[in-house]
Amino acid sequence: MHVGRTPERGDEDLFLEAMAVLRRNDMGDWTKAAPELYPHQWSWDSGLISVGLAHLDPLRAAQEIRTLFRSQWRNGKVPHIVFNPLAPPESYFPGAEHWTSAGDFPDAPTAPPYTSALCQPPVHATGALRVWEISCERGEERKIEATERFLREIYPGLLAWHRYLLTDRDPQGTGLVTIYHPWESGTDNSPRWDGALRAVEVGEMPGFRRQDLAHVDDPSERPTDADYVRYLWLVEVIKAYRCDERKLRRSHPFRVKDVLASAILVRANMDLARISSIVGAPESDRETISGWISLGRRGLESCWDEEYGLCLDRDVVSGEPLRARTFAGFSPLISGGLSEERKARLLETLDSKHFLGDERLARPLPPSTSPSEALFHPRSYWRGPVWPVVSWLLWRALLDLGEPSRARKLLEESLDGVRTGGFAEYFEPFTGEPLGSMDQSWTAAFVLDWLN
Ligand code: 2M8
Repeated sequence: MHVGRTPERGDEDLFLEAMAVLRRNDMGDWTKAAPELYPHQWSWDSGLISVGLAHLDPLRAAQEIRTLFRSQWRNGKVPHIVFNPLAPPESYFPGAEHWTSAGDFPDAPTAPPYTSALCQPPVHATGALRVWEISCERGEERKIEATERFLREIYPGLLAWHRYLLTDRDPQGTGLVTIYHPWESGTDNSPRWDGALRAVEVGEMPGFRRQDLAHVDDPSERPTDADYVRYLWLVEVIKAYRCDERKLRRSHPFRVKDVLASAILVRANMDLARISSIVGAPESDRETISGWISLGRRGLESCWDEEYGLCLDRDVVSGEPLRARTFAGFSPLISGGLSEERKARLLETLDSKHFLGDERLARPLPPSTSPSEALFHPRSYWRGPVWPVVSWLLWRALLDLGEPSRARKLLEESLDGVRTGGFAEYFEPFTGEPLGSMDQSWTAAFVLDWLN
């Protein structure tokens, strides 16, 4: 149980319901991100689902990450989707047959399961460490040993993954991760990317049929067709380059420094540093990782915007900051190592009318995009709704920054949102209405973590 949390009536039922959601989406050694809308293994979903699973069975949790890393590319990249070979082709678009990664991308795995050529925020070292920690808290000797073996086994893959992000995805050596597609950010249609996407010129490409709209009540909950045209065009370019990192870094039309992925990487490097001690890695690894942490924090500091009191993404193509008030601006809370002054300013922004201080909110939970943004939309995916993954990331960050009462509030409000609305993918910020997919795996995983 988290320090200071008194169990509430109904907690036990909620725990059992969360467990049932994860059991239903369990594919044996990996978990579908959602029952219908997302029938494959998604990278950052699985990295965080492992934390929830650890409360049920640390060995199954370790397996979640192990399965994902079996599809790690030769250059260290952990793919954003590992496609389930048994899922019918029409169950998700774009699926394996659209990416056709077999043989087309020299660094990709050559045998099924096939993967997309993109990646997602690197939460995996954080997930792996939590799996081991939770196993230690549970105190079952055999499982503690097994999760320690898991850390030993996964450590080289984690190190290679972080190295890929800090070399191929940061050839400039800024500590900031470059992404090549909004899908890589995990916050697909966020206004964070509007400016950079507008500049992408779409060329000739085959027609396509979306599958996602069949699984939501209302199309306004998903990205628009215009968004999808750009998403698919960027996939065409990446395929044409055969995912050659040198070509991508020189001429891909969408190249942005993503502050959220960069902060998550700093956090993951802090956790990787702990893992490296646990597994007795060479001192030189620890020095490398510690250098990555300082570099990442400096990079984030360079993205600070005094007017917004937030950190802003940067368009590598135009060299300009991408001005949008979204939760990603709070990234320095996640990467830590902040001055008291910076922390105070970020918390002030969080409390301001742009975020938690907006009186229209159903609950004081951070909306993905500020309601004061011109492009805010309360139902549209990453353009406004409240996401449990956002609340979980901020909750953990606040705990680590020594803000237990703020963290606790976020936790209780989030649990309350799920108690009323169910295990939704996201929630309308002014009404709390559940939106997107129901029975979303990571929502259930966060509930298990919050209740323990
Ligand atoms: C959403 O993204 C996928 C594409 O990757 C989609 O809309 O089809 C995002 O919310 C992403 O962050 C998440 O990992 C994925 C699965 O939950 O769904």
